Amino acid sequence: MSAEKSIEIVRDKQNPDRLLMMLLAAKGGYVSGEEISRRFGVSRSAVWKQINRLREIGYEIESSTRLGYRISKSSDLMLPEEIWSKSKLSFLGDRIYYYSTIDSTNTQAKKLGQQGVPHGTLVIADEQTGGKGRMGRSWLSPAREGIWISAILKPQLMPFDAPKLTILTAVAAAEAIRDKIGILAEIKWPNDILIEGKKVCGILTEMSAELDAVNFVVIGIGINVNNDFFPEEIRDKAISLKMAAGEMVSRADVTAGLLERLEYSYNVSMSQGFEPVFEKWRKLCRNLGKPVEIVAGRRIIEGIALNIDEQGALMIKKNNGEIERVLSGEVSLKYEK
Ligand code: BT5
Repeated sequence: MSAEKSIEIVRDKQNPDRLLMMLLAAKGGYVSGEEISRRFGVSRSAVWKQINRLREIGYEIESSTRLGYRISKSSDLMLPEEIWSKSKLSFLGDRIYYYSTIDSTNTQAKKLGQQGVPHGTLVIADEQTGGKGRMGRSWLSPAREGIWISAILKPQLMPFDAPKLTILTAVAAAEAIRDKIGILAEIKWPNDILIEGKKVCGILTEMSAELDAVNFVVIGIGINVNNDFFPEEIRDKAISLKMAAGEMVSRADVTAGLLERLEYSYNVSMSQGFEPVFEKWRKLCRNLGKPVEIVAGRRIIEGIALNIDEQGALMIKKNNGEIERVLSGEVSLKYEK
């Protein structure tokens, strides 16, 4: 797919592709060609053309002269309409930028943030050719196998509070995974979601800020969904929802659930503070009460992970008894003993 020209689709929720919305609303059922032409006041051949346009984007659409058209089950695309038709959201995803392939949704979201796109804008890709992890690491994002998404948010927060949004997102992702496949996903501080001890999801939070105010935050979320295998380097530490659940999982369904959870937690945190989200995080986190080794620049901090404080920093009781707080930004958890 990467060799092909990327498709870019930019749409606002008030102005979706109405034909696609109609087909998706039928949830795999047929919509008659006559009904479509009546609804949109166009000829049957114009409908045919529009159906072919959707096929070119990648939809498998079955047609029957008697019954009409229906989207076949195997189409698991991430177009904006997929998200809108499967979720109830108040601001998140009011505008969505979709790419069949792109270097990194976070890089694109930062560019769009600079251009002043609205709060809650999403960037979604079916494939990333240069997916980013933290600290210059890379994130494997093969075509149509996972959820590669970035949200541009403009929270009323001080820059030092931004790591709280990673915590909030981790909770939303773990909950969305549990809702969808019924498997308990755990959080490994600061930004990993694990199933059976293997990484299924990573979060990359980046921000543009002044000294005393956040301009915008980009929250990038990567979830392995239908991967059947991983390359050698990460084979032992990565997992997909399909591997865990034993069957294909709809990326759009998981995304819709994730965004609903994310929006809800965001609204709660902005109105009541982050404590309700932190409370959930503590229950989902696998590190608390356990020995950890943290790499912070050249320093290694060893001790027991006690808790997260009101800023989302991990409190570590070091072996000499001192308590040190570590912010997520510049560190990585080397291992849990
Ligand atoms: C992360 O970094 O976990 C953050 C990943 C964020 C990815 C999303 S996708 C949408 C958005 N756009 C982007 O460009 N990025 C975000 P970190 O904690 O640094 O973990 C990176 C490490 O995880 C790598 O060095 C590999 O060891 C491993 N890894 C890479 N790809 C993986 C995958 N698909 N699944 C599991 N582990 C992976």
